[in-house]
Amino acid sequence: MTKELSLEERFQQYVDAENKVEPKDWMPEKYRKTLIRQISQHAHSEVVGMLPEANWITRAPSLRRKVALLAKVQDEAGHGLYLYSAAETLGADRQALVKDLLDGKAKYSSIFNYPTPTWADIGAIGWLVDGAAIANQVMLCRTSYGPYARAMVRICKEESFHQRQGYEILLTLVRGTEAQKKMAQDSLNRWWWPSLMMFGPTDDHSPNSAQSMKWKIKRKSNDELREEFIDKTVPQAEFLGLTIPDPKLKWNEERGHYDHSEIDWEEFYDVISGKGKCNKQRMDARNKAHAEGKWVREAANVYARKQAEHSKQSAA
Ligand code: FAQ
Repeated sequence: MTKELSLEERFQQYVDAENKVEPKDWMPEKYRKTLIRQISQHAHSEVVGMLPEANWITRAPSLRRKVALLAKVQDEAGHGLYLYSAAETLGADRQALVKDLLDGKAKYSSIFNYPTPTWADIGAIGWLVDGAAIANQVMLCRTSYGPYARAMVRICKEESFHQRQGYEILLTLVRGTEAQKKMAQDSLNRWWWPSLMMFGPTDDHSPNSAQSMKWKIKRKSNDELREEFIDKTVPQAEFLGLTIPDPKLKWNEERGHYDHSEIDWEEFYDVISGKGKCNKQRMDARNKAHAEGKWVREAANVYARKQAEHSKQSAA
C-alpha cells in the first residue's frame, strides 16, 4: 500500500520536478515567509541602492555619462517596484514592507552603506556591485516561485547593461592620467571586500541557505556564488591593469578556483546591524524622500478612487 503524502511532501515533489509555484498554489507557510523576506530585502536593496549613485548624477563628467547613470538609477527604481509587486503576490502588504524599511527594521544589502566619494566609485559600483548582483541573480531567474523568477529575467538583462557601463568608466579612467588610474585603483581597494560580502555569510554561517536550496528558492550557495564571482572578476581586473587588494589571491590549479584571504566578517555584521559608514545617511534620505512624496501618493489614491467610481457608474 502506498503511503499518502502530506501537503508538504507533495509540495517538495512538485518543486523537485522543476515546476514553478504560482500565487494561487498551496505552499508551506515558511516558504511564503522566506520568499517575502528575501524578495522584500531585495526590493529595499534596489531602492536604497539608488542613493550612492544618485549622489553623482549632477556631477557626472559628461552628458553621455549623465544619461547612462540616470537610466541606470531609474532601472533600479523599476527593479524595486517589480520586486515589491512580486512580494504582494504572496499576500505581503507593500505599505507595511516600506514602513519596516523606513523604521530601520528591515534589512537591505550591506553594500549600499558605503560612501561614493569619487567618480571612479560609479565605475566600481557598476563593475563590482552589479557584477556581484548578476552572479547572484542569474540563478534567481530559475527560482521556484514563478513571479520572482519572471521579474528576475528582466532585472538581469538590465543589470548586465549596468555592469558594462561601470566597467567602461573604469576602462576610460585607467587609460587616462596617472591621477585617474590612481582613482580607479583606490576605488577597487574600497569596493572589493564589501562586494564579496554581498553574497552573505559563509555557508556554515548561513541559517537560511539549506532550506532555501531545498525549496529551490536559491539554486547555489553563498560561497559557491562568491567563488564564481571572484573567478570571473580577477581576469577583468587584470585587463584593467588594476590590483585586487588581496595579497593571498592566487589561482589554485587543483581546485580550479582562486584562493583568497579571509573576509572581515566583523565588518559585515557591523554593517548589517546598522553600524556601517552610511546606514544613518541612507535611512534619513529614504525617510525624507518618502515624506516629500506624500502628496504624490495622495493624488494617485484620489485618482484611482475616482477611476474606480467612474467604471462602476459606466457599468451600471
Ligand atoms: N546584506 O542565511 P543567509 C543589487 C542577511 S541588489 C545585508 O545567507 P539568505 C542591485 C540575510 O538577509 C543586492 N544582509 O540569508 C543593485 C539574513 O538575514 P535575516 C541585493 C544580508 O537570504 C546594484 C542573514 O544575513 N540582492 O545589488 C546580506 O539565504 C547596484 C543570514 O544570511 C539580493 O537581495 C547582505 N549582503 O541569503 C542596485 C538578491 N547577506 O533575514 C543598485 C536576493 C545576508 O535572516 C546598484 N537575495 N544577509 O535576518 C539573496 O539572494 C539572499 O537573500 C542573500 C542572503 C544571498 C543576500
